[in-house]
Amino acid sequence: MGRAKGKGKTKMGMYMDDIFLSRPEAIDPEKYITAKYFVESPMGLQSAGIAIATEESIGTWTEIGTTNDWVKSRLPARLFKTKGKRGSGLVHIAYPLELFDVETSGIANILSMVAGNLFGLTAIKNVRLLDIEFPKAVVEHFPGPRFGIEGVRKIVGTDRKPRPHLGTIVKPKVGLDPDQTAKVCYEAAMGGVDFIKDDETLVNQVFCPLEARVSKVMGALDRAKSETGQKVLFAVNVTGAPNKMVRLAEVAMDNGANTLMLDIVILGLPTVEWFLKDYDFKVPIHMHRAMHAAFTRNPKHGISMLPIAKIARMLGGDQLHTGSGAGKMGSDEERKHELYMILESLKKEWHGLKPTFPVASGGIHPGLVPANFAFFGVDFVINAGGGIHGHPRGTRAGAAAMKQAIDASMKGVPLGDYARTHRELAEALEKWGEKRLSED
Ligand code: RUB
Repeated sequence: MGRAKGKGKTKMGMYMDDIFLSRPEAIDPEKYITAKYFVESPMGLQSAGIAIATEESIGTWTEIGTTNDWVKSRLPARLFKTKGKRGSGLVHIAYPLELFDVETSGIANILSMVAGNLFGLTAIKNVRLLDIEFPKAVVEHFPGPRFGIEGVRKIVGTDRKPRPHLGTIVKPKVGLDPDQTAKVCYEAAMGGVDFIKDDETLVNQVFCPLEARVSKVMGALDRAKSETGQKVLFAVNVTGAPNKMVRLAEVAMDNGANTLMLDIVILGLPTVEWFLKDYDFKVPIHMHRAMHAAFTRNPKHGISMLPIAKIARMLGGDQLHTGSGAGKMGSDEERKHELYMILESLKKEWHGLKPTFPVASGGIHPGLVPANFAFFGVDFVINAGGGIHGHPRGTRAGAAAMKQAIDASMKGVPLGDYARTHRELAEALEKWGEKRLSED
């Protein structure tokens, strides 16, 4: 890119220099972490991009005398592409690998630059981190999923004949005691779920201690397996203060847990990195994303779910909530495009990392299954809480109705037709109706 007008200073008076600019061809993707941002700024795109590159690498708001030649030549982040006009559009910034301490500070250090102070620059009205590209050397530093889609399928037994996994969230989200929780899980398993998760808000509350919950639920799932032959994963939420969550996970494992769950945004990604690198609990990791909408929802400012999904896969998420093609958490066109990109990033070949199972969740019921199936394809987990336990005849019938909706989708039969011979599905459709993707 050429030099910005203004000979050294932007209209806003910020320090700038050619060292923060580069031609796109000069950016070797193996030597830089690159980030794409949406920006809105009265400074114009180029000055805004330089302001970000400056702030997040070697600069400050004014020219300083302490910057030596080595720093100037090796460490500046570089604006290498802009798209848009009148101060609104995309800026692409490349951060040289030498800037980072991936070895000891890991994802924390990366985020401190690509998603750090830049959100607070007053000269930039809005800025949203849309995507990050990581070089092989960075990707390889992280473990990635231990099981991945294929590994989870092998445990559940769907590897030979892949189909979407059916999941449920125990509801009410909090309040049931361990016996009541186990009963709900047994009913869900008898109805045909493959996966059950704690609610993201449930950990070790007095009314439902983790140890008793896990032991009773795993007992109930063993009983269900002896009747159905179907193995069910139960994701135990061990999200907590870091010095306590290891103990929670150990207790869960001692009581037969076969999946652990982390609220990754609430914990903070570096805590997730530490937990998965330093402790190997040898079960799939289910990643919930509660709190993400605080920064993913505003289309102009914050952080998109896409970079979070990429990082979640690098850190070791076997399953990750991605949002759904149709559900209660928003499904406009822009979000659908983003979801396509997320799915691609979770499944594509990526320097040998195993793929992460995407999880569609939030307001799902049988009438939404075909729309989600059309969107996700076979490789996804479809989770319903209220959409199972709210069935007119209870949890078992609710799970059966969801399973029937999955079967209908796999066979390409419209839900209404399938419901003629499947009572549970008919009852669910009667209560909640059916929604097509085009109706969103
Ligand atoms: C869904 C639920 C999920 C959130 C997450 O319950 O408890 O944790 O919806 O959504 P229900 P997302 O099925 O009763 O709505 O993963 O999209 O953030």
